[in-house]
Amino acid sequence: MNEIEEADCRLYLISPPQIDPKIFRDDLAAALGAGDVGAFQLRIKGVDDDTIRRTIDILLPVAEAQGTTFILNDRPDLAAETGCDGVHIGQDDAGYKEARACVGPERIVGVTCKNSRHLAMVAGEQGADYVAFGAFFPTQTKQADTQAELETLEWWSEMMVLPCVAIGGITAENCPPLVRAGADFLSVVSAVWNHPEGPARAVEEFNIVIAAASA
Ligand code: TZP
Ligand code: MG
Repeated sequence: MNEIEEADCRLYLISPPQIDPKIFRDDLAAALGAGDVGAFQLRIKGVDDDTIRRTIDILLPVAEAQGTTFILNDRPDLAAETGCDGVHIGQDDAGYKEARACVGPERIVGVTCKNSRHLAMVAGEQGADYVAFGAFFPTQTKQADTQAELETLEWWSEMMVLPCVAIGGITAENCPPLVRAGADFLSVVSAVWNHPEGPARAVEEFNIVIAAASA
């Protein structure tokens, strides 16, 4: 993930689970234009493949215009077909090897590792470009069965060079300990898209708080 690793800790936005892409593209453009965002993940659930393709057609150019890496959740096959920058797989999705075979050597493959050092080491050894730990805080966005610990992030970032992503209930208020623990990316859904003053303001606030916690 070298091409998106510039600052010590960056935002990694994930879409809401249900979107109308023609409406959401304006929110995405506002968020990505408001400050530093390292990556965006399209994570939509319960829709058919053509809806995913059409959504990527609408949203990928928005990310490209801002130089933001575009990751597709769950579907290495569609990530490769549509020209996404990478794919994010969970422990119940295609395995790492299958995902890598689908997307090729150049695209990013990120792997959910819950709170498991073992899963993360396996993913790293297999060739993942980042590992994701979560959920750090209560979240309404996903039925998250694992509570992740700061110690996991601290251990990973001390021992490993491979970037780690923190996810789950992250807000501008609660994120400083994650930044200090060594998270390379903060992955956020509701705190950005449901911010009362809009997603652009949310990105600005995160950028300020992340910079302060990194100092
Ligand atoms: N994986 C673990 S928690 C989560 C995912 C996809 C949802 C994070 O969403 P939010 O709204 O930032 O808590
Ligand atoms: Mg998945």
